[in-house]
Amino acid sequence: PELRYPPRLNCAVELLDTTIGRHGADRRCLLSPTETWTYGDLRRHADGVARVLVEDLGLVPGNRVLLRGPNNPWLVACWLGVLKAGGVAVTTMALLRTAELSVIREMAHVDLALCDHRFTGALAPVPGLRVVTYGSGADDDLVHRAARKPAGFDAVPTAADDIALIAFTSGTTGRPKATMHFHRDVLAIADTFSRHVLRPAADDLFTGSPPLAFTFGLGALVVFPLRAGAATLLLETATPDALADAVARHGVTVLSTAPTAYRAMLAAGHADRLTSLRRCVSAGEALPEATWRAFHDATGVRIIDGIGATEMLHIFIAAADDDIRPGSTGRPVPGYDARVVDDEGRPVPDGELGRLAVRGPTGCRYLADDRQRVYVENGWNLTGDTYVRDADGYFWHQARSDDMIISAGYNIAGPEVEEALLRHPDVVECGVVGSPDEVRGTMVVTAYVVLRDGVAADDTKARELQDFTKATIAPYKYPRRLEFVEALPRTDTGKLQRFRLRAMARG
Ligand code: 3UK
Repeated sequence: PELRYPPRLNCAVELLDTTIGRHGADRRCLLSPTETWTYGDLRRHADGVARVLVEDLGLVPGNRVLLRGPNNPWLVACWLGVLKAGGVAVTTMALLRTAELSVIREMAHVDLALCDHRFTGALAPVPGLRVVTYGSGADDDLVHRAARKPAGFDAVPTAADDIALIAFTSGTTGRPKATMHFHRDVLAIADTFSRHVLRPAADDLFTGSPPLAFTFGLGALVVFPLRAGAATLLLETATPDALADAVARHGVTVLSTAPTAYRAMLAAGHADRLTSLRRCVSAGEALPEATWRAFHDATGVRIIDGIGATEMLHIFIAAADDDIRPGSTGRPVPGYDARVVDDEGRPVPDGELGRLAVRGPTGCRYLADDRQRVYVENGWNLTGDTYVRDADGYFWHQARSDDMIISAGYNIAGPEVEEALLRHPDVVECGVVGSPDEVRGTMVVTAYVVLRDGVAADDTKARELQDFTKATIAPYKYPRRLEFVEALPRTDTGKLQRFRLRAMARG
């Protein structure tokens, strides 16, 4: 499908006003555990925010505005208000501290922040930043200032290729990168993955765990439901238990979260409370076949695995329904091309390992970063993942390219060993990396394992898991070293930090 957008396009107007034109203003739009906003409510609040930005705070189109707060309706009102005013939204993770926020401020040239009143602590010391709070109840709070404004706002007629947002990569390795996305990109993710794979209806209720600062969350919890005229339940804390509670209480139909949360919900015995779910999306890490099957057996729902990236804004390979091959990420989302290439950028034959390259309506634009040249070759974005494509065109994730373990001449993908371990009923989570072995002069496959509550972490269990792995995949891949841990190190976006495990393994 070819995506056609007019040259002048403001994605916030499309998501709000155009949707209201189609479905009316009285439909429910944003829910929190305590509130329900209709589309009309959201438009009123977003317009009020836009007026405060332009009339009181002197915002001019192109100015960047930092947003900080947990997922809730006011964060969405601020995001849409910034975009309607022609500003650029720089949404940040609520967990970030002053040092990281200062880097973001400098990299993105931000002078103004809209911040949840409970999260100002880490922002206050950031030099050169004006902070306006929302939610405090004080008279000069953004909520009150917006409410005092007359209704309506003439949105800035931005160009379709004006920058709408700057998203920072969470970084499984440390140094953050800033990616820029246009107004049309925001609509393009809804008009590709959501429209053709997820296919939501106006009576769907969405929820999920990813923060809106993670573009997985922005798409899955704001852009997709609003584009479809549907409703979305925003949770400030979205632990697996909280997700299951929310699904049961509100009758959620579309859930988006990470593989580890699907496993955790099953391990905690929540399957019976998930009966209202119609669609589930998993992204951020590979969804192991064992997790897909266990979830399907327990709930009847076929999880949609999708690989996305901050650089691409959202998901570009996925599959749904009968098209799903459990364990595979799927096929390119309509509108995207993907292929597996060698180090020179030439496609490798089907069935062979290579680097994933993708192109489509969205794509990588780093803000002032020379890594642009490394990441984009001839219009193809290189994601840093090792993949195999099969003869039927399905893409199979092997590892992050730097997570391949070379042990005694063998190429071993850490995630493949993890997947084998996860098939064992006592394993809830695990991470597998290579660690140097001085004696053998090679890398040793090393596993860190979180056991189910109540299972004894002893040598017998370790040997049992090693034997289990040998019986499940080629024996040379088994974890020669295996340690039990309480939890695995993860990024704010829920990704396993294998570089931390490698550091642990080095001692
Ligand atoms: C990995 C996956 C296997 C992969 C994201 C959906 O994760 C997102 O963006 P990030 O920039 O990370 C990108 C990297 O994460 N990955 C993501 N999904 C999968 N690996 N299977 C998957 N299904 O290494 C990729 O290069 O944090 C995901 C939507 C928006 C996003 N930003």
